[in-house]
Amino acid sequence: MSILGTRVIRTEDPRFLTTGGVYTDDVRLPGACHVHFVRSAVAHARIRSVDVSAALQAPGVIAAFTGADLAGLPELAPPMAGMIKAQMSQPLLARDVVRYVGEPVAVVVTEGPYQGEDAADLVDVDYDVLPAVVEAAEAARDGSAVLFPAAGTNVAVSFRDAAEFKADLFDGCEVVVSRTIVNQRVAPAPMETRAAAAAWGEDGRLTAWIPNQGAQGTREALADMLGIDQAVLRVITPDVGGAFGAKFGADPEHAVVCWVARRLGRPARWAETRNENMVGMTHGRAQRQTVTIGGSRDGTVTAYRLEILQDSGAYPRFGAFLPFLTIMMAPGPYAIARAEAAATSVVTNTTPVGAYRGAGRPEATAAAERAMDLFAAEIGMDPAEVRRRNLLPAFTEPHATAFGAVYDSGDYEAALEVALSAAGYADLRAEQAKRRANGDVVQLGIGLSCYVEITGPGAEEGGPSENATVEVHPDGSATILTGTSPHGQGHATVWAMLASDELGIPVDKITVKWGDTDLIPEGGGTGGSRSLQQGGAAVQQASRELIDMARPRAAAELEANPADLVFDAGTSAFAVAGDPDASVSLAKLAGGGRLFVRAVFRAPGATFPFGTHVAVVDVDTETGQVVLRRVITVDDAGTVINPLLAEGQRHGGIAQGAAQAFLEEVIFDADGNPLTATLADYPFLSATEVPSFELADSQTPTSYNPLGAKGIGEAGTIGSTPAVQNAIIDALAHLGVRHIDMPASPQRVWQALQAAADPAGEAGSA
Ligand code: MCN
Repeated sequence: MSILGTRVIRTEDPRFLTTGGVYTDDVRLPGACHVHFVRSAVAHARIRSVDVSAALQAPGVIAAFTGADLAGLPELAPPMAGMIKAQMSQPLLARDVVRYVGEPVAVVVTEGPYQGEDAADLVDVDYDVLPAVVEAAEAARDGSAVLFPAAGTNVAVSFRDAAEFKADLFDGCEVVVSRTIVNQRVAPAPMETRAAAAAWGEDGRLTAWIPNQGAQGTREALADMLGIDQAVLRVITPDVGGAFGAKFGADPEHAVVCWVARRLGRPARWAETRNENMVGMTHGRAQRQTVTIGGSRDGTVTAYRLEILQDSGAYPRFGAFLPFLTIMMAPGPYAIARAEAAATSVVTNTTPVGAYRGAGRPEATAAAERAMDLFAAEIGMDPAEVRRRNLLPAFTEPHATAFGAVYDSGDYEAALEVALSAAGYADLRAEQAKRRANGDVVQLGIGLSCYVEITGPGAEEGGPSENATVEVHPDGSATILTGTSPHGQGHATVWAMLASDELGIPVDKITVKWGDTDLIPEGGGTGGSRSLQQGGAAVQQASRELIDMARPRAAAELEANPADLVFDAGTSAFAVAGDPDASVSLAKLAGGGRLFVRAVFRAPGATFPFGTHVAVVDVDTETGQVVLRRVITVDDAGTVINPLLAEGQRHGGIAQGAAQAFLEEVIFDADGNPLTATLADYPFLSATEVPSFELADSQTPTSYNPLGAKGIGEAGTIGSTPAVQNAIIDALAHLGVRHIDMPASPQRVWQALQAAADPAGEAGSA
């Protein structure tokens, strides 16, 4: 019987729970010095001078370097070469200008790990302060201060052109609603902060240990910043304590640590503090969206427009590119006759924005789902009914949208109905009506979100791909090498399940390796929820090819015709058909010479998971306090290979998405000073703020890989944010509240209630 689809317990966990992981900061590196970054204390300034002389006298200090020392090194170029303005690249240490609080300006290198912090205080940076551009809207305004005079504009990149919006898009609509909504900036805040350890060998090669999401991509980014050949560089990925999209590639700090190691001729290491992480690691989201939705009073939506202003932060990273994905997914799961979208990404004097769980798709879903609720409220129809009337009907053949996406398969209506029924939707509405009629202080809110998202996208010619090597050893064990890079997703368990299912080797005898570029030179890493559908499919393919490869060897061993042999995964052996006594195991065959296959699986394209989330909240109308009572979800990611792990991904994702709706927000003051630089100021979600989630099962296989699997790693985050936000607003809808920007903090909820009770603001002005 196949073990695929069963709840195999994570094989990774015994080690994490007993001896603990080996993270980058745990890597033993005798003789290593410690790098400490001096970071800009102002958001925008010209650097007059950097004086490290006092720091050099401090205890334990070996050296200090500034941007001038690194002159000649390449800069961190914006991604998507040619698309985003090349003048907006980031020097590894700021040279003439600093553009955000937290930008690395200098380094102090010390013998001990904690001496750098004190010595860094002695580095004297003389700033000539420039006007800070903190808000994206301000950055986009004509006449605003410009961050990169050479670029002549703060616009890093535009996607489609709002000037070309059709004047008649909403003609014929009985109802049109428009609103500007904020998809606020959030911090990934992984448990393990950023780190690096670097050592140059006598052979002239550099080994860099870096927590990342794909050693091969990190090698490329590091080599680019250091101006060295990739062949000189070996990247090793130790255990990684969470990444959420923010550990792809490499940051300037990582390159500086490698440079220091070369310059000083001794190993160097760095691990950032939580405070540095909150200002230095890329943030996520940060979009201002204007949605306009129109249709008829019978609930049919006929036109939708989305205009996005993306805050990219000071240096365009993946964040500048996010709106591309938001636009691609703009109409979501709906059949809207006319839709258009456009986006502008601007630079501001704030921490750069990067990928964060969902990267561009949560923003699309949030916009569409808020729009649906605004429309429903305007026509006085149940939000579930409005969605039901506008969802695309079920399809099994690819469906192309007006925004360049090709949805592979979907049954959005079924997802909605299953979620509503699991939630007991009618009963919830009845309970809500009762509380409203009673005028209860604590009102009940029910929020919906229907979504479709994209997983495993890739620009590769021929389709996105991943490689895997499977090797069987003479002792009956096996090793898998994968180009994916798990950091909490459990690939070691599932990749072993996939190989075990084909080869009959027990899961606990299969070792999965990743994250060493000398061992696995190629790989796409883990992000975009691509790993199972491409990396897992490659493991299955390699396992199957291994059996094909072993067959002639088995035939020679058994002196039989290869065509007469059957492979029995139950015994992990070939036998002659009709003569079970004549058999030879894979292990025995491996004893006669290495038995391994490297396979590349190539998918025809990305897959499009979908689902519906229902959130239930209590909102205290006197204090504005929100309590999340229930979240019920359908997250259809095709065939599920390990429900335990897929559900774990959903639980984590839902929590993370819910946190955006009512808690988390990165805030800067008007001068660009971060006000949420510690976890005391940034209300990071914990288990006490969320209930246990109710997960309904739904599996609509895709034909894009033999597993039938789509991605599940980000779905929870994509669906939950708007469901929770909509629930909070729904609780107050009968009091006239139509919208509350995220995070719906008690203060914001209370203010929305006051504004609804007194629309003219007379009470306030009296
Ligand atoms: N799975 C399954 N059946 C499916 C789909 C997935 O059994 N149909 C299982 C897979 O075998 C794998 C896990 O679910 O064990 C997630 O697989 P997949 O959806 O392919 O996603 P990835 O492994 O590519 O993970 C990436 C995704 C992303 S993009 C972010 S961001 C994210 C996330 O995963 N960051 C995480 N989950 C995270 N979980 C943790 N603990 N930490 C992070 O930083």
